Amino acid sequence: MKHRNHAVPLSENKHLLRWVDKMAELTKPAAIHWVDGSEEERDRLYAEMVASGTLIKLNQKLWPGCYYARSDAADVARVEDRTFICSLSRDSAGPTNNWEDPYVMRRKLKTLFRGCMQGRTMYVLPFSMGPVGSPMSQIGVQLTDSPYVVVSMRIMTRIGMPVFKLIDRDEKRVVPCMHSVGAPLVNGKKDVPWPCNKEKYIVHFPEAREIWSYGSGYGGNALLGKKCFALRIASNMARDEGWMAEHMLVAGVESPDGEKTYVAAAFPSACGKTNFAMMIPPKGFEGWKVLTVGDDIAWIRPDKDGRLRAINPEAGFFGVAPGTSKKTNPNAMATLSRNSIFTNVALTPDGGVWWEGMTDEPPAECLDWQGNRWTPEIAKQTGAKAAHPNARFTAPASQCPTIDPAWEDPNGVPIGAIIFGGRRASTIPLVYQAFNWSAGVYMGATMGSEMTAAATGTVGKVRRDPMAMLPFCGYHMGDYFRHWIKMQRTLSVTPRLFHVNWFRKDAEGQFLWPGFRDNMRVLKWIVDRVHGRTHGQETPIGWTPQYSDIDWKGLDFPKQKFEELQNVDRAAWKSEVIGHEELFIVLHDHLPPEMIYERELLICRL
Ligand code: TSX
Ligand code: MN
Repeated sequence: MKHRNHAVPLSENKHLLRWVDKMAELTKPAAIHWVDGSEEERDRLYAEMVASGTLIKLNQKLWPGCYYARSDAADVARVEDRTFICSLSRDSAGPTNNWEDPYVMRRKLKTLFRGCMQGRTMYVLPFSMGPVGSPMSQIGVQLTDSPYVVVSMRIMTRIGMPVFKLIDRDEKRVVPCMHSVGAPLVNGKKDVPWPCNKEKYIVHFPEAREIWSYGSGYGGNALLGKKCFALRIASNMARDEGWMAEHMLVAGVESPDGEKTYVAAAFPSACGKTNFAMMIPPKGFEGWKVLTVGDDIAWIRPDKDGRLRAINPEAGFFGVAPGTSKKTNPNAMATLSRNSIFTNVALTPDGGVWWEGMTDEPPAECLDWQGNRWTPEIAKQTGAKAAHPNARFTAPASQCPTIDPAWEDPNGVPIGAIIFGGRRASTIPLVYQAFNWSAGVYMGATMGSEMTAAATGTVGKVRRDPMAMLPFCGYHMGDYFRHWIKMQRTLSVTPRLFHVNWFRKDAEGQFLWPGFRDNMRVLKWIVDRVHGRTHGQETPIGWTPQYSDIDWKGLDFPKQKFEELQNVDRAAWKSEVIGHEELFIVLHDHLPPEMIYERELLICRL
């Protein structure tokens, strides 16, 4: 096949052409490459990055189509303190977001981006969040000087010619996404494997629907379709247009007689959201299936009958590698076995990858995420990790063995239940159901998780993370709760709302619940509640299952232990409710009155 000349524009849209010209004028790239999304283009980009040292091609017999990257040691995660919501007024960003005056920020960005792409290629990367052409999808164009971003976005979103075709029809607003690693090649400067800048800016302009990202090539800082667009910008669109952009997995539960019930679920980090999205039912649940629609983001909208339907705006999984194994998540392991990119994991001598928790036995030796020799012996002595704790796989969703047949349905899937969750050693039962929509919104608004990593604060302290959206809501969190409350009025049937906690511990500090595949037992009760088939016991906090309401086939689980798991301790809950105040005080002037009423009602029931 003849090679396309990528310097020739692939769109005739004059707004796009003018913007690309203007940005090239500002950033001064050595070349412009219009991304068509073809396999030839992908292979060429991979080959170029292998030649430049950005990527290592893995052993293709063991890991077909897979590549390996090590980031700069100072560019390993999202940078929340460098993330800004630049709305016209500080008040509309709210107290939980960093805000800067949009005029001041634009001036700052102009100086940062001036000449920042010198010596590099600027890629013009069109992408669709959601199936191309779906009425629920949105489109963006990312200008980036990182080929790693282009090949990653090729897995995580739908890119290339079909999206340019949509843009040329000029029917949908395009979100401009400006990205640079901030490392111009000037005065004969030699490139490095992972260029970046120690000064980082992740900036959102909610009114203009624009994203500017500078200085990082990693994950959510650089793959702008994901957290920046699909959550922070989309949450603004959703609020204005009457839909919801949520940090939720979506999965379908299929019963042996073929009944399908979809759930969406919001969990803070380190709760095993991806594992839950790909769960395999346990022994005793033959004929049951959990099918995956998405593991991170859901765009949810009422249909013409007033029921909520959800799409996964993404096309891939950008998952945390450490802890992922054949035991914890065989479906993820199958998904990432080919055509995937690994970043900051360890490299084995046979050209494979490894990370903590992948196998019971570590490799005898490997190169760690910084390229240093690592052995289990060195780890024992120094505590050194082979993989960075935030090391990632980037894998196509289509390769997931449990991918749902309807995962690319342009109209989305109907949502029967929304599940909130957290990592809580005490107080919070395994599962309970909210009495109604507004009590459920309160449940989501007050959810939290105990911290597991000392780096982020005191281990064991509850950090409130409403709907797991605290770092991802692109406007005032109080207004976000208000929007949730208002959504009910547009619905004929509201999804039922639940809270789960896989992490409750006994007095000896042991997990009470086996978790993983056995979570299917909880999910079955949830599904039965959605269809009004099973009992719920009224407690002060909501409805809970009794021992006999849970399907225990294939598991010997003592009744007494279940009652400990489900126990609602009134004294503990009274201090829990006091803990709810912490965030509410910060948000008080925008908090919907329903949050105050629900709190009072809960106190009265306790
Ligand atoms: O992902 C997890 N899930 C959800 C699975 C569908 N994890 C891992 C969390 C870190 C990302 C869990 N960890 C879960 C869980 O349900 N539960 C636990 C806690 C736990 C850990 C180990 C055991 C039991 C519970 N092991 C044994 O009992 C042998
Ligand atoms: Mn996430």
